[in-house]
Amino acid sequence: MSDKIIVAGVSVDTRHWIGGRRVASASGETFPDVSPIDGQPLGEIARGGPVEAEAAVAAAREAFPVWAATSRAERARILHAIAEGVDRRLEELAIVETTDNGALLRSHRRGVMPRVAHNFRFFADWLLSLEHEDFETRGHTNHVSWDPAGPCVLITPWNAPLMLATWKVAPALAAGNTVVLKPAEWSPLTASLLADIAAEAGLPAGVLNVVQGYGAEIGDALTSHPDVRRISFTGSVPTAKRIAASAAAHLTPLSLELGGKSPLLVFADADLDVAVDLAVEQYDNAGQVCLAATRFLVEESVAEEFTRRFVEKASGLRQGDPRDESTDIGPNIHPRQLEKIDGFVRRALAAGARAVIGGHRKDGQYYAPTLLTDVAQDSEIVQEEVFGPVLTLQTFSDEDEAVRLANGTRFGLAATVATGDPERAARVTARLVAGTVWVNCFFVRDLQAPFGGSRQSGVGREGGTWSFDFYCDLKNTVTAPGGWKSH
Ligand code: TXE
Repeated sequence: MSDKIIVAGVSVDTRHWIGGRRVASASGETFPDVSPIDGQPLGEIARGGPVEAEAAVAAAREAFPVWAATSRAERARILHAIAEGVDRRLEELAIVETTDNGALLRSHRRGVMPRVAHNFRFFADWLLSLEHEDFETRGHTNHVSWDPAGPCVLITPWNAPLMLATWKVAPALAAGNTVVLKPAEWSPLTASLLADIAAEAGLPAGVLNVVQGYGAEIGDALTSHPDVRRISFTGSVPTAKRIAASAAAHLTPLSLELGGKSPLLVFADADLDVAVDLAVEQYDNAGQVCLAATRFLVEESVAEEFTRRFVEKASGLRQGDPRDESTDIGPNIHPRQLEKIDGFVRRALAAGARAVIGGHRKDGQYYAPTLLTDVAQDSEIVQEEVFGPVLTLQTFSDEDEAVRLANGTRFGLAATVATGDPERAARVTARLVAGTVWVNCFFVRDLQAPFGGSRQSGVGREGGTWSFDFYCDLKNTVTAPGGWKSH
């Protein structure tokens, strides 16, 4: 097997990155990586298992004491150097990511990859300002410190591969931890490039390790490992439950960022143009966004007008090759994902839903942007995450009903409220169960905000100080009055 995949002239190493070295799988096995753009194979990737998991955790454990003892300033300097490396190779990262996962090249260029660099800069800078003022207890001084925890296992999904990986890698490294990153098998390439960039930036060997492979084959050995001190996972609820069970072996602390079925509440007093813009945005990344507001809840009196304007706007979206700058919606990641999306829609239609637009597959790996109405609150299509360009519309008659429908799933990741009344906004947002609530806006994310989900959308919050709280062992040191004299 070749150790490289060449994507648009960019060479990507297909092996694991363990202890500062490229290694093939001990088994010699590989798995195919296929582009969702045209279904063409890109090449073969090293297929890791327990041997690679063990080697990567061992490398992370060995590298930990030195990295943990590195000064904050030095860690921040290296994180900034990684950010510069991302900036330098931004175009390469953008085209490789688009080829691998099918998300829009223009978004990767202008939004996602700059944010990847920002992830490193932000957590580097936050580290330098991280402190809790000392306080006194009967003359004793309390000093709070964030001690590095140890090797962290970071398991990431395919919908925004490098963005979601670095959102974990950056704070974990900043905190003084070492990392084993396991990217999703449907989008393994940019994590490999990140390993190159980090090494070029001077990150010592073993501080960041990248292992490739199927979750079911390598995952358990990572998440049940006694030397792993933190596990951060973004992905599906069933996988999260498996990881939580496996991590229970050593009570390893977990951060889980899971799916959602977030609502967009549109009140009659909203600016309908704003509401429709927010609604159409939900087709971004072909609907493969955990935060997407996939359930439109619209006040009865404006539902018809909202739908008319939505259809008009959505019909103008261009679907096609994600490398084309004029494309608005690209392919879905994998034939299996497409099959899953189509299954949800077919069952919904069979149960009486009506497709206002879409409701069917298109050629290749594309799914027509879909809006379904006549859906019951307890139906599968309203309750389950589809992770495709499939939205539903329900109506409500008053605020109580809106909130009841909004909160009526097992998820609680995000919610968006469109209203022209600030008092209503305050009342409604206070009653919504969600980790993030947007009012008359969507997807505005600041790294200093806590991010995470309620209910089955997740466990824990990351962002700013919350990330350091998770990735560190917090310690309070109490010193007696009079300094160091013994009593
Ligand atoms: O996710 P998985 P899948 C949701 C979305 C989607 C569904 C299925 O609804 O349709 O999940 O996607 C690794 N131990 N989201 O099956 O399995 C796996 O290799 C350790 C929402 O692709 O959760 C990959 O790296 N790791 C979501 C990662 O888990 C394991 C983003 C995610 O894959 C493992 C993605 C195991 N036993 C999907 N099994 C979001 N919150 O944004 C798998 N993995």
